[in-house]
Amino acid sequence: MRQKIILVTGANGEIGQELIKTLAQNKSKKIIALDLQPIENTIINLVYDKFIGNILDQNLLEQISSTYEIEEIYHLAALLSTRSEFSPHMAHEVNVTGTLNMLTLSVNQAKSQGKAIKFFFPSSIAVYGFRNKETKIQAGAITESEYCSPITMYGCNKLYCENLGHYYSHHYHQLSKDFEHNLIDFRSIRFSGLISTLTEPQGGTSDYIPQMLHAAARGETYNCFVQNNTRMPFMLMSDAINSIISLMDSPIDYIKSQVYHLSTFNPTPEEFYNCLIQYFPDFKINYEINPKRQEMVNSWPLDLNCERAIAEWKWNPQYNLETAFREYLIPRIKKQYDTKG
Ligand code: AKB
Repeated sequence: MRQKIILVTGANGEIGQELIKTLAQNKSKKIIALDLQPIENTIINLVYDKFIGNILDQNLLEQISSTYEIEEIYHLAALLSTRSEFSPHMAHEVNVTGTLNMLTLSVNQAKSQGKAIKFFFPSSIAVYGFRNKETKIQAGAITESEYCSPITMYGCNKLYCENLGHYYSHHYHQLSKDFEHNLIDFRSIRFSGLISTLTEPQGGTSDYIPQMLHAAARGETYNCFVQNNTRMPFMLMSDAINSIISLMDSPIDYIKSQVYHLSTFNPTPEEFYNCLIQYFPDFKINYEINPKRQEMVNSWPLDLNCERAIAEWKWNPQYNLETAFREYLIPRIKKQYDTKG
């Protein structure tokens, strides 16, 4: 018999590391970590097994699938928005073909087990696209069905993969004799910018807020690549991880929409800076605007209407901007850098 496991791809990533730490607290769950690089020391002792390789490597995926009985997949491996603009073809391969491979693996696992596989897919607010500031301001806090017209390769990839997830859940092989309903229980969250105190993001366009936090804690001046009045949705990594667990643990009859967006606050760089200097009074920020990255962030919404997640699976974040600083960001970031010395 194959060992029952949970598979996490992109295990070394910002979400991957913190998700594995949370999943590992449930001792009954055995976790398999897959990443391009050797699994980080921060999580290596929390996983049952580990694979170093590419989600485009069919032989590797076949090896994992033949060895283990996969009950849940958290498919986190991806190229983020800025990096995807420098390598759009590679972004499509990793973000789309990689996801297609994981969905096909899931269907095959579901057929061999005779039950649905739970599949978590991290989408992004990059699926939204505003063409001008006036429309964006008038729209305010948008719902999931509005303005899904991305202007980035990453956003295009994520929106298409959401639709792939729906297809694989309900219509895969619909003309074939082996057609079966609901082989995959696909669930997805469109994340806003995420702020982690343990890791600093690279390759994203929302990186400027978390990078500002880490620079302040290191006593460094931060060169911000967007304008001081740029506003977009963010949330703490801890609230993001809790939302993944909450969504995936919800009974399937709660999950009517499969795709949800989440955020808890939407500070400008100036507002975030004004919070930081209450704790790091010597912190300095410069503005070195990158017009193209500014244009990407400008295409994203000001705010999100999160009523769908609240109504369907009782989403309940822990922090607003004030409590995030006082109770979470500052105590942890100071400990993180004091530890580093
Ligand atoms: C990025 O900046 O690319 C991501 C995102 C907004 O999904 N953090």
